[in-house]
Amino acid sequence: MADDILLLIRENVIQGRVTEEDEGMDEGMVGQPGVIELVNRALEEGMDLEGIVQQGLTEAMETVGQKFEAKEYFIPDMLASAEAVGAAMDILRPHLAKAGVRVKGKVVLATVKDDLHDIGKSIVSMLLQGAGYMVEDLGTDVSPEAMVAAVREKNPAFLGMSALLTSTMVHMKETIDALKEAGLRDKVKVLIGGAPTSEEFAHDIGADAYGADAFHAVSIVEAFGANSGC
Ligand code: B1M
Repeated sequence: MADDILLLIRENVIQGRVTEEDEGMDEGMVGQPGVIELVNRALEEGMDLEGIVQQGLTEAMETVGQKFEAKEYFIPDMLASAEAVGAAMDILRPHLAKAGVRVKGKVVLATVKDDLHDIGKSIVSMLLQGAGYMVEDLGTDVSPEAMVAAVREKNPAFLGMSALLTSTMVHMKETIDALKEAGLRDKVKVLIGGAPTSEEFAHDIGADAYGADAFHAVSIVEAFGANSGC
């Protein structure tokens, strides 16, 4: 029974179906329970929270990532699946907190100053949460000073910055310089991403890593986490 629910959760996330009314990509699923109904059912049946996150949500997003890389899925499909995971995480978050399921590490995420694009960052946020990280999303148009303050107050293992405009990516370096000035640079790994950024740019500005897409971002954080024990 538990395996059936996990299988259905995976299928629904892959389809991007949040409730039973959603069509998803496969019309045959209309009227079947969506991710919200299934996650609530899993909780009612006392299923293991970590299993729901790992074998239900995270494994499904891995499949979505493979479909995206194979160009079988595109950004709207990825967004629909990410939203389904977000809806599931909204239900699970209080239960996870109560049960004390091990949170892997804290990530502060922000879109840089003067930049209002937040869709990519939100996907990164949802995938990180799906992978078990605690995400503090500072939103968009976040100044270097505000990021430094957040790193000081929240003591995250990672600071993730997103920029979509060539005119705003410069604020990433300003933030890294501000972290150095505040004596906080060694306390946090800095990950950057967003369409105009690159591996080379990350290296040039002194970031620790560049995430080409949201799945790549999660794999980088996982790799750092495995080495640092967070
Ligand atoms: Co704007 N916009 N926009 N826009 N917009 C772009 C970015 C642009 C390329 C469009 C174009 O001209 N072709 C262009 C930038 C040109 C440039 O600088 N080179 C542009 C412009 C010019 C502007 C305005 C200046 C337009 C104007 O007002 N004249 C203005 C600026 C506003 C501002 O920010 N101050 C503006 C406004 C907007 C909207 C508000 C209308 C809207 C944003 C809505 C929102 O985000 N809530 C918008 C949109 C939607 C876009 C496009 C069409 C789509 C962006 C998007 O969401 N992509 C975009 C053109 C395009 O990209 N095709 C465009 C989907 C998203 C999933 O991808 O964000 O790349 P992306 O995220 C990916 C990866 O980059 C990566 O993972 C994500 C998922 O795989 N990633 C990370 C992102 N962040 C990461 C962080 C990481 C790791 C990976 O680690 C921390």
